Amino acid sequence: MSLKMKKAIITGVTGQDGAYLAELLLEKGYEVYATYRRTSSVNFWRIEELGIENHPNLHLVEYDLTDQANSVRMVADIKPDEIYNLAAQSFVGVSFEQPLATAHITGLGCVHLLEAIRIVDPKIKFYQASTSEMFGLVQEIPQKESTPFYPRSPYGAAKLYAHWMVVNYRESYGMFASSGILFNHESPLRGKEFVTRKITDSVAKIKLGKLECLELGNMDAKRDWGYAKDYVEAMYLMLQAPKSDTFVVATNRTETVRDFVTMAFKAAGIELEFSGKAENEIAKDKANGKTVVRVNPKFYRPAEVDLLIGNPQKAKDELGWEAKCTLEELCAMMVKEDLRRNETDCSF
Ligand code: NDP
Ligand code: GDR
Repeated sequence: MSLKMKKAIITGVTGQDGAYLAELLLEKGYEVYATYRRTSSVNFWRIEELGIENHPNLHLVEYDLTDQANSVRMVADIKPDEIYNLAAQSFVGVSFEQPLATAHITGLGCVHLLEAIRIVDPKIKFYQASTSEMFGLVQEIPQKESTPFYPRSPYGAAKLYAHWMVVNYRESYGMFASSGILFNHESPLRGKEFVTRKITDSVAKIKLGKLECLELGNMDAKRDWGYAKDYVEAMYLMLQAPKSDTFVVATNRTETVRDFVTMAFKAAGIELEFSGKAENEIAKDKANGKTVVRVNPKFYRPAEVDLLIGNPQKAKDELGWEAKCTLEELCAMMVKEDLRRNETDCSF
């Protein structure tokens, strides 16, 4: 007797989480329909790094989240059991320059899929990639599911709209729609515009003599950083739970950007000495006195989220989920991978 394979749609497979989630669902025996956007040169480097690009159960689907007709047709054609909506304009910095594009993709895009499910088959389970950026200005520490929201960027505001729409579709139409409020999660597959990967890539370049100095913005910001591969498991578990809900996914540890810089240089065998404050802060390589980190105010944001630290107790109690990888392990893994890539002149 052959069991029917579960079908899942993952939006945003060219991104960090989409690639890891595709890998996880393929391992679990799913038929995975993974979406990418039409661009002049589509880049599948992440699924290639994971070695799943030619997996027989991975189907790559061209899709744009901002197109309602495309959303309805895709859901009707595939008739999935589960949809994981990971696609977004996900870079906070850019959202200040492109607030409307961010609203369309990151906010309304989610509703295109919710409506598609409502039209095609309200029994399809839905996961929305919500974010700790919705907490924004600190209201409570650590942040949990009941903490009041106060977004501090067009990205945070767009995600909050999508988040509340998920709650409303759940309550209005009885749909199985869950929302994971995920805190920052990183990996060797992280985009280089995000601070951890920018740091580990630059550390590797400095170590190999390909770059003199890393320029950063606000080094006082504190983040609760976890490992993306751990976090996609939480997404999967949310859609296997007996009922849909909202869950915080975090490590419950927070560190400054400066701490991560120190950790990354240490992983490459370089000890730093910091001096100066705010815009004048620098860090020198203790061994040779060279300035290897400096602040450049162009990387400051119009509004900052100063402190994020999540309480993942509900995810632990109800989903049995816990972060496994420590920040030191994650940072060392990213530095090692960036050293390897830079040694071989690999472009990603
Ligand atoms: P990435 O930026 O790495 O990936 C985003 C994906 O969305 C890419 O595949 C991108 O495609 C796709 N995308 C962008 N616009 C559209 C569009 N109009 N139509 C279809 N696809 C589109 O993000 P992550 O993997 O890091 O994050 C996944 C999700 O989780 C995002 O929604 C993010 O906001 C959210 N999140 C992430 C956290 C993190 O720390 N990583 C924490 C909390 C939430 P392309 O490659 O073509 O640009
Ligand atoms: P974030 O991640 O905004 O938290 O959003 P990012 O890595 O961009 O910034 C983290 C913190 O570092 C500070 N910072 C810098 N950031 C960048 N990118 N570049 C710099 O040079 C730099 N210098 C200092 C930032 O000001 C910020 O305080 C990420 C994204 O993945 C979102 O999609 C997701 O929702 C949240 O995490 C949770």
